[in-house]
Amino acid sequence: MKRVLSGIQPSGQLTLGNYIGALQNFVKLQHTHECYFMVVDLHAITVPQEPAALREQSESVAALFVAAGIDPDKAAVYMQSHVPSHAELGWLLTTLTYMGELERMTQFKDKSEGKESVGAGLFVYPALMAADILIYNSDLIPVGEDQKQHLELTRDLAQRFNSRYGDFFTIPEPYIPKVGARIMSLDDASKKMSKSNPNPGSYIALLDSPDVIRKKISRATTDSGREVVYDPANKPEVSNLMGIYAQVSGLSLQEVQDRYEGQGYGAFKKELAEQIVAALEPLQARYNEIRSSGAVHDILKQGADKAAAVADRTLAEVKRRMGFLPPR
Ligand code: AQP
Repeated sequence: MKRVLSGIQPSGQLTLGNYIGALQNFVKLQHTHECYFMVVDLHAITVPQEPAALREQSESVAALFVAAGIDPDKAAVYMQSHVPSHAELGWLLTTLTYMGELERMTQFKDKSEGKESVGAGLFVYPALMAADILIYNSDLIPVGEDQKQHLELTRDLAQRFNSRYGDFFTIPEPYIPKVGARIMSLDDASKKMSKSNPNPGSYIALLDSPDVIRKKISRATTDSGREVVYDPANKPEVSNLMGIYAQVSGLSLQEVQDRYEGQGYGAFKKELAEQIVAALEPLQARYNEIRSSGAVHDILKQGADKAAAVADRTLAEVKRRMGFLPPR
């Protein structure tokens, strides 16, 4: 069975972008692949996090994995920091990474733009992401389009390691869905929907109440036209909302377009909000059950044990190949 690895940062409340671009695919892949799904807390601290919020968000993201439909008996669900081999392999791979490669990463440029002081962790984090992937010799990586560049670097690092120390790492492939790969911000369709955006009106959080969802969709930016037509180049805002509609309803973009022909944005937005509410209701109910049962901690322990069994073996072999003196 081919291996799949992916993660989500506990850097805020998960959004509809994380759900459509990541979680929905995780759920599908668990039936056909050996899956490892982590809450990447070591990545989240590449930008400042308030400790109490980080703890709460970590538990919340883990519970949302399960609430979204990931079966912890099928896929390993765990915290990245509970498998310390990730951080150690991350360091080893950092030493194989060139500054120029990291300087080219657009996510680093975006996240550091306009900031006075930028942590070194934000700069070197693609090497840790490479370690996350390579430590399981993963075949397939489900990511949004924004992560493609980091995956390219991972492939380069795997090839570099293999040519220096002998063939060992599997070269991973991206798995990027065609529709929903990039859900854009509700207030600015040139930016992706992001959980750490300071304006909560820019995203739908998976735990938003129905009324908040209705309000956010009614305030979402559109254009001065009124035709519900899919045209990302000329109507990026409406096209983004149509993409969301298609993803949560299961309709095709054409079907969404046909359904609202001649009706204008008002009717479309109203029903879009109801579609989102209906899609998130069962997820929210399962989330509340999981949180109140306290089951998350057992799920995370089970997942970390399963993951560490593979990760620790990979790390030992990497260190042997690189020439580390093994402990007695
Ligand atoms: N807007 C999006 N559309 C489609 N996919 C998305 N993903 C994130 N935003 C969108 C996918 O979700 C996964 C987890 O992402 P992450 O939390 O590790 O980091 P991120 O990509 O930086 O996500 P955010 O929400 O934008 O977080 P912050 O604001 O903390 O940086 C990835 O597979 C990603 O592609």
